[in-house]
Amino acid sequence: MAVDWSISFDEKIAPEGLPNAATIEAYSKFHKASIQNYREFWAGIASEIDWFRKWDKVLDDSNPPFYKWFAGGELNASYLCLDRHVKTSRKNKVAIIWEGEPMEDGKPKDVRKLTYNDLYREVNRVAYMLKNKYQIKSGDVIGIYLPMIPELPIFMLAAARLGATFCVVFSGFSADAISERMNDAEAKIVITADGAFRGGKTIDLKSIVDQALEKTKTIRNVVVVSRTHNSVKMVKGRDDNFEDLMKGIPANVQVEPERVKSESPLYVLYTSGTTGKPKGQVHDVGGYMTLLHATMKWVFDIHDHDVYWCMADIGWVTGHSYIVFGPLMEGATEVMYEGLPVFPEQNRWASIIERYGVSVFYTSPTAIRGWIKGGEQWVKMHDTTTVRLMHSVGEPINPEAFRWLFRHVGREMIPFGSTWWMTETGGIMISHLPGLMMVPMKAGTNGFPIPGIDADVVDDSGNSQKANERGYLVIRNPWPGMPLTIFKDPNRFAEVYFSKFPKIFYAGDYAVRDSDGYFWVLGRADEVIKVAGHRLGTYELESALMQHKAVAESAVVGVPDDLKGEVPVAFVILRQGNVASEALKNELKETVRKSVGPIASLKDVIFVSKLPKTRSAKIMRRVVKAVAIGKPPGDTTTLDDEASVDEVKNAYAQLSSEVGNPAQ
Ligand code: 6R9
Repeated sequence: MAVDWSISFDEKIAPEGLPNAATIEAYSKFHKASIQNYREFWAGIASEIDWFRKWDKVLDDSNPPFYKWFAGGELNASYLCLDRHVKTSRKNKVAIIWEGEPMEDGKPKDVRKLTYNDLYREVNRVAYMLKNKYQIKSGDVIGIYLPMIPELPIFMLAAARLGATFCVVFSGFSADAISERMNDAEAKIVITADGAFRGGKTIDLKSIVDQALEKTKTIRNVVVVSRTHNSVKMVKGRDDNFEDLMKGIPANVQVEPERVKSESPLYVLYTSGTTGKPKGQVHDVGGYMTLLHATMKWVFDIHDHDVYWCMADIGWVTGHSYIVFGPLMEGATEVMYEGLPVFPEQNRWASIIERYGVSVFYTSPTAIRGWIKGGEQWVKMHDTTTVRLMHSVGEPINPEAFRWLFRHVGREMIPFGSTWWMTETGGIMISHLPGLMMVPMKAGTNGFPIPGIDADVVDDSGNSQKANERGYLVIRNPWPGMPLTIFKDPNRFAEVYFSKFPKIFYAGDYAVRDSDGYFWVLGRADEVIKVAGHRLGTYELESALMQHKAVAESAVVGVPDDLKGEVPVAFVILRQGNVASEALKNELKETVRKSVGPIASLKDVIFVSKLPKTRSAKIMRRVVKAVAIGKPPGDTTTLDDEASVDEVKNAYAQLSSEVGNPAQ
């Protein structure tokens, strides 16, 4: 089935000014056809991107749940993002407008504008260097621990060019988190920087990497990019300065993009799950790029005249998909900002919109809540009327946050949605689709599953849930962009995502579909928490706590927070001989920060003598959470354990009396 991008529906019920106003019925019909024939549907989209060799089979489903999209096809992600454009009039179009965080005389001190040709040249030079200096080739894994500077996408694209796999670790993670990921991914080399600017401070990334490498087996070399120019210790024979490495490489050197198989791994990105260590999600090339192509058009309605800005960090999936591969594949001009959106003042983000005339804006609920707190006077200082379309991502958007941005930037008339997806899905799955059609918006909803995605809300037995009833979010069909596997752990992949409901992808979120068919994702159904949009597993924080010798056992739960959405609180049982104290609390908080990173700040540590457990010795997490929030665990359907209602009640009473909870 070919896709008609100009599709529009005749009946206009959307507010004035929205593109392609449609009816929900018309969209549902179109969507239904797309999922009934999803193979052909996605093949139609895939044929819009450039292949060196066309696929033999749209979907190889001979070994579920390990699907191969566009099997037999060959392409290269770096070719799609660069070579394609430099052959056209986009050659001298600006690809990335990069703004560094530091300011001087009221202006950003460092701004770099890279055209598609600049980016093409830099990526070729870096690929040449990686290939000749470090013999990087297809199948190798390159670790990247860089701040938000242009070298980050450049190294990702260079790796992709060589057919190598890259593994980016968010620059807010600690040494332990880096070594754990680099060891699991078996990275050969790691790319870092002398430092990063964030919130007016410099963070010494290189020494964090040095610490990590004490526990890392496979890394042979470190490349250090200069950013802050503070002095760093270089280990002879192991560490090289990036600028030195690049000195002799001519500007016009060319490295042929490797013809990689559609199903070969483009990257591994670690993400937190319910139990165990972070899971390395492996994303392919063909399916992934196809999904990004479709969503850049449907969701962001991207056009050549747009200035696109996604505020995420490239260290998370949103940046991989919607700063690096999506917008560059579409030949967009995009803003990339290094630092905090509220540094040095609350208006920084709005000043960026004004300075570059941002027209498509991708932000997050946590950021918006921060701006609300700062006050609307800051956004009013700037002309943000160039923005014609906005989306949010990372966590459910509360209606107040939605309304605030809709009013102050959206002029109460432009499309504004909340895109639901996850590291695992590779790209956006549920969204408003202003590039395709627009139905009326509702404050806080995610909208509709995108074409070709059979998302559903189901009950415990996997049957579709009734309208307005809470259930589990699932995706019923394989889709391009889904992970190939969990790196080196296929059993876990099958178990985590495809065992709760056989053959159906279990996302781990609670959701509701309302009577108009709109999806509302409510939050995680498992032990994953989103702190300021950053995904953390409570298990990781518990493991970190166990590193402290005073801790016998702990349970970490997420509690609601006005600014960050959720924050972690730890319940801790001390080993005999240790006494609870304010000082010990602070020590434990520090232990977690050190082990996981600054994003893992415990809001509180509560010392208890016992944790409520089921007969099979599982911690009754819902009870712990209920106590932390100060509300009885009323809803028994959320109890994934075998405890009876009475047991839960008793456990709640006991624990809350111990912590002195007045809400008992
Ligand atoms: C892209 C990303 C995934 C989890 C996901 C869900 C939450 C993301 C959301 C949302 C409600 C939205 N989430 N976007 N919940 N509305 N628009 O965030 O990936 O870091 O892997 O997190 O984030 O709970 O399951 P990731």
